[in-house]
Amino acid sequence: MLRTRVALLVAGALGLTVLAGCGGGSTAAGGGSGAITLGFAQVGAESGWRTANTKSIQESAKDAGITLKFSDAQQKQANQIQAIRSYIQQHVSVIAFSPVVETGWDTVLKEAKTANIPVILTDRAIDSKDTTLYKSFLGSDFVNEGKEAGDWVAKQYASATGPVNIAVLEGTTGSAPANDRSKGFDDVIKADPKFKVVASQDGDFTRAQGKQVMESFLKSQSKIDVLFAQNDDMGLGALDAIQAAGLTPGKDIKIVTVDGTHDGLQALADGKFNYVVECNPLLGPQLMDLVKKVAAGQSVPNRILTKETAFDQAAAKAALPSRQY
Ligand code: GZL
Repeated sequence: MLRTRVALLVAGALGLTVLAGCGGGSTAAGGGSGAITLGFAQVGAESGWRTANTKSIQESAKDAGITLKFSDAQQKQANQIQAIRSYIQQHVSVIAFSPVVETGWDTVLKEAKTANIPVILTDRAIDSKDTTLYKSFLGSDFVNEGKEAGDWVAKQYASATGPVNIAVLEGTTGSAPANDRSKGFDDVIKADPKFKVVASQDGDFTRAQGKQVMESFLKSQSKIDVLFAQNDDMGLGALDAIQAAGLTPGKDIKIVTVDGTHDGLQALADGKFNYVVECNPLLGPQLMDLVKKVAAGQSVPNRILTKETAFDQAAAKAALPSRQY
């Protein structure tokens, strides 16, 4: 108990949100030597996707009898690194995290390795030459998500002569989803010269930034035919800017996004979005299975991809009543 309190004090002084035991609730099944403590360093609470992801992790830890120490880094890498260090000092069984950006992790992950604490990457990957620094990556194929968005645009404008002007609300600069969704989308778009990306800027995966950047796009561009928002929340923020400019989203500007949150599917059902590629945040159950295997020293696959789909308006209307997030 004292250690937890000290960890909370240290974390508090650093402006970290470190919640010991939240979601983990009861001690691990069987307690004693079988008890597993998972230290999870979350990116932040920037989007509806992230909220659902956090809920899935906290609820799954409780269901699995795993004690969860959880931190919210407010989208700052320094906070995530500090949280990982605090988990190392607390001698947790396993560390898992969703790296806010792809680079800058080797030093702290080597510290975890030296401390003999296995690490699992969830949701976002890292760009490191040393693949011994983590046991597994559990998450989506972001390149494919970007490709699906690009394929939809190419299909929509197959008979158009062009130019088709495209604006892109990018995710957090340096993050795996931003890098890979851009790659997947661009590989499709660059195959046809009628497609012109006339504006592309970081909207940090938030509604507020999505609105702000879209306002600047609308001021600087005389015509935008398509908006590719790399998550629903930036697309939802952009709706305000588009409507404030006297334009009709979904008609004057076609909108394709990624995530598939309830609000994103509602915008699609309402005709304000035109297509939504799913990115599944409900990683909790698979993560807890991985944590138990890794804690027991079992070998696990080094990459586990989640299953996902995509939605047009009819599919959104059908999915909404039972949408978990
Ligand atoms: C993707 C995830 C992204 C979501 C955004 O797996 O990392 O971060 O697409 C979230 O909504 O902010």
